[in-house]
Amino acid sequence: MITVWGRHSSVNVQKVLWTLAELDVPFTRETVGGSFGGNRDADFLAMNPNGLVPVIRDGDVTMFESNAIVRYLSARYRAGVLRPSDHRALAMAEQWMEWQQTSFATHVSTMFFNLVRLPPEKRNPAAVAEAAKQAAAAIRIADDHLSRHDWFAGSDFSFGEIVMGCLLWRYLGLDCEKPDAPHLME
Ligand SMILES: N[C@@H](CCC(=O)N[C@@H](CS)C(=O)NCC(=O)O)C(=O)O
Repeated sequence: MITVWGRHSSVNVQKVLWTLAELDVPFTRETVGGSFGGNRDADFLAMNPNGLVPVIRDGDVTMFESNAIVRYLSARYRAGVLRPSDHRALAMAEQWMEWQQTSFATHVSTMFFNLVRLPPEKRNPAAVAEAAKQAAAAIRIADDHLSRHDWFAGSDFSFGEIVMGCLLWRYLGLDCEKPDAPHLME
């Protein structure tokens, strides 16, 4: 049985939970991180020296990094469901997954910390404004792609949707100006 360590409210844990649900793989979850703590304990740090969630254990595999976990699970279980078997579709799913992390998640994260996590006196409005601009530009890029394709990988749902969907959900909950993105919101 797979074990997932991580709190529900973590966007990176959410990617893993969604993946497991799509793949219909049974798992148990240990609530760790944030106000629940546990992620600085020695036994947790032995699994992830970064002290961050999610972490999973699947038999003889113990690993961290949400996107790598999503890829691992998608390759190991029900092959072809989330990890495209066609090489072109796989290339696109991988491409958008990387792009989500480097070109979208970083800006969403800056906004989330400044608008939600930090106390008002520690917030940086200039950083929020810049991140909102960059996130809006990323949204337009994703929306343009989806104006020409049904899904990020082309004609089928893939792990690209999972990682992008989790971050998009977080972004939509933030109090910032957002561009129209009819294809992304569809
Ligand atoms: N690159 C890592 C980032 C992991 C990360 O930043 N996790 C956050 C939650 S989203 C965390 O563990 N924060 C500390 C905590 O929850 O106590 C991944 O994608 O898994």
